[in-house]
Amino acid sequence: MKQWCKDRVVYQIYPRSFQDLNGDGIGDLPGITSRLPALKELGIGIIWLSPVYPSPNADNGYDISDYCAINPEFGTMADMDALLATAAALDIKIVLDLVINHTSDEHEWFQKSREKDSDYADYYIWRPAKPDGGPPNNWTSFFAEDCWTFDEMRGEYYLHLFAKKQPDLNYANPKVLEEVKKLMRFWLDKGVAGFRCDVITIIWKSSLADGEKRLFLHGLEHYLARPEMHEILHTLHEEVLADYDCFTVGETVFATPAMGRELTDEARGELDMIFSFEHMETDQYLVKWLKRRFSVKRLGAALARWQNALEWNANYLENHDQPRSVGRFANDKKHWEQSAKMLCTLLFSLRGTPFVYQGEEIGMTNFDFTALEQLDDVESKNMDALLRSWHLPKWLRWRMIRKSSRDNARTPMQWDASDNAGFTTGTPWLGVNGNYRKINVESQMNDPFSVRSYYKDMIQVRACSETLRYGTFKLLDSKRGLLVYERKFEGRHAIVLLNFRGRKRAVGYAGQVVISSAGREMFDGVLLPYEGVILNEGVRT
Ligand code: ISL
Ligand code: CA
Repeated sequence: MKQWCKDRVVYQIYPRSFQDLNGDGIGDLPGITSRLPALKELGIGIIWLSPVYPSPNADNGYDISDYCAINPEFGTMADMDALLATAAALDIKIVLDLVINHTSDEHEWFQKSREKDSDYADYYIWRPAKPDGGPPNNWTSFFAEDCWTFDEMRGEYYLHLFAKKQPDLNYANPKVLEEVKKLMRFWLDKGVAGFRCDVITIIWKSSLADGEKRLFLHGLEHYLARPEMHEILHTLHEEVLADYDCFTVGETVFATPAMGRELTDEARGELDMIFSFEHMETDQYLVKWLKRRFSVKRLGAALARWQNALEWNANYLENHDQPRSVGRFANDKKHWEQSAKMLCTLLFSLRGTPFVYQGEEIGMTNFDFTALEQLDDVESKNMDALLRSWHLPKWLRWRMIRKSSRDNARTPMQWDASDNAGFTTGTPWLGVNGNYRKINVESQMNDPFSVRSYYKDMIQVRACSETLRYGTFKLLDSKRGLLVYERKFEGRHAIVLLNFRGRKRAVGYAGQVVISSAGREMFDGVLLPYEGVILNEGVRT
């Protein structure tokens, strides 16, 4: 992996919710360009843009209808070129989202594929109905709906592991991979620095036989991390990516540490980094809709497993699919500010590349919506329909969806205390969180003790510490709301102490303070509520 991928900090932008400059209520590329200096000032070196391509927005851009163009809602190709040029001038690299498991059903390939004698007939996974007219197998989709839809024109079913409007591409047809290579080169030639590869572990379907009975996702065993998936990644690496100064990070749903090692093994040449999910499952039973109390013990175990399994990790606590971390893993009420800073201390003291999601750096919280009608996300809506079909009452459906909905992280970015948080002068496409007068970038920029200023400090601390960047990871404690680990590099070490509870906590360590989220310069062995501290050459007392 290139050195710059290890040393830089990544910032994820969900373009629809970042900054609207033309007043239509939808974030856009000129809006992003206008905010690049602020991201530079924060210390960001790489930006990952969630999809910016034309899309009917069944899944907000993750349903792409043209891979080599810009969604007119976001601007033009000239706006994209301007963004790339401004970023380059600031030495910020831009990484795009590569969504190649599926396209939109409005993509030209799919429209042509509906005719059996077209050149595109085998671009997607089409199968005839069963003799009784039913779908070809018993698989279920990620989005709580059927994963086969019958197309009248073609007279067959097509497979979609996500929404109906997201048909899966057929990688058994070599022409599909050729198309993918072409579109990757198109963007790399424009100067993008790599890709975040959407649901990349499930692109190859090795059989369309019925799936085993499981609680959810029937059929998973037929398409999760098949050998051909590894071959495809290797081909893309050798034939495309190797020619450029770029990197890839895979969104590897259901990855195990062993799978992660294969995917990121430099000798195999597949991906540079992967996103694992285990630490995101520490507040749920089996599926995200069944929330339970977050446990530091489970978090510590998940982190230790992944930190030690892989040579290098892609570390994150938030993205556009996950609820906001501050309320989820800590406290977004009384101890909001301390909590956000403590989680920042965690994120930047793990071994790997840190990924910050827009708004995380100011401690943005989950939405304050009160009813399903205020949501936009296809996943939340499908889930509600499914729960309704099980006759669950409305209050219970809302309770399950409210805490898990992806819209929690998709509310507009809170820039300042003016109307709509400075996100738009029009009507925002999704409601702004009512707490924007308190939580916004402008007020935090001017406050050296704000959450954002702490992020800035922490980014500098990481940049100056080889121990924090490259050191090994050893879990020391994860009991009763306390997380302690050691990072060690060339004979030097740091101890990270994190208090996940709202009470003071004696921890039995001493050392020189590198940074404390409570702003302390001396450490007396007692953590304050939700405090995070990093000690240089810390020792047990
Ligand atoms: O969001 C999830 C759980 O809430 C996951 O099941 C998610 O669907 C999965 O991680 C895949 O996510 C990616 O691909 C989806 C897209 O909707 C997500 O936004 C994207 O991150 C389909 O392209
Ligand atoms: Ca706009």
